[in-house]
Amino acid sequence: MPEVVELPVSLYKSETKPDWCPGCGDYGVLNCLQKAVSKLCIQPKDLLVVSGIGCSSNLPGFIHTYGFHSLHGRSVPVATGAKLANPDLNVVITGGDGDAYGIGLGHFLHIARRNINLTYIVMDNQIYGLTTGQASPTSRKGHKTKSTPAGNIETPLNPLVLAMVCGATFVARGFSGDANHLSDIMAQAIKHKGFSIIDVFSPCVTYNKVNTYPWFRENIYKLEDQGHDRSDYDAALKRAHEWDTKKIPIGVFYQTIAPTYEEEDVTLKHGNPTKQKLGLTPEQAQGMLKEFI
Ligand SMILES: Cc1ncc(C[n+]2csc(CCOP(=O)(O)OP(=O)(O)O)c2C)c(N)n1
Ligand code: SF4
Repeated sequence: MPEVVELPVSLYKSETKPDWCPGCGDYGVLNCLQKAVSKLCIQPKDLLVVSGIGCSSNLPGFIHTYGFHSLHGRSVPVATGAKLANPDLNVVITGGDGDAYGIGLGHFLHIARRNINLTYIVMDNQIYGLTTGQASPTSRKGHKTKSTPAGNIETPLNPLVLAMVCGATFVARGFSGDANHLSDIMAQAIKHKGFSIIDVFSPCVTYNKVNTYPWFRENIYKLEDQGHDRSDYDAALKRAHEWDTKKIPIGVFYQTIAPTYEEEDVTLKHGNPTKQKLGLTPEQAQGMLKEFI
């Protein structure tokens, strides 16, 4: 029998079509995710996509896999629970910069340090899209938005630096306008053993008139074109700081191998809990069911 090299992308197409504005960067992210999982031959039944709330967080509704649309900023704990309950599942978190780095920031830092084997894809449009264009944690200083009409006075946070200092083992940035590059990063991130984060420049064509497709094309460059060594932590951190000083790098900044949470956990190291025997007699099991259900 011929070896299966990849599954058809059509397998992941949902009957529900995206309702994003025409031209929204999130279309590119969705297509790249479908391409990446097809390349990795991950069956829809073996993939769970979890999100919070926001335009970008609607993504699980548009991909034919298991999906969970949780509360604003709460995708990480939901995904963590799912992954630890069934470590055989491929779990991908999708959401926006507001969801990940605003209301969900506490969870983001903790998932980075835990090194749970899942992937976080943040559609970073430097704005709150769903709530019609307020400033987000990654809006640049001086950006005039609906909530900052005189210009944003806050310093933006740097998600890649944050992820790195918290111990993330795969840290990358992509651009939704460069599909081949982004889907390749996604495939690497999903394949990576441990926590992987990809911050994706995903333009909001309706509410962000500054960070547009042409603006990104003008301002980004690829790390791999500069011979960047992804295993060099200090070099990666330096590159991650570049946004305000030079052109903006995209690509894989940092990757290292470290034990995952699942490998170290006293129960999970014995394998998938859904496949382990409970060690109860039928009578004991019935008793427990009566007590709790
Ligand atoms: C607890 C809570 N607070 C606030 C909101 C309102 N809200 C919904 S989406 C959102 C921000 C979305 O921005 P982002 O995560 O960047 O996603 P985008 O829409 O830009 O893709 C906010 C503040 C909410 N739904 N729940
Ligand atoms: S408002 Fe912005 S982020 Fe939301 S769908 Fe439209 S373009 Fe995309």
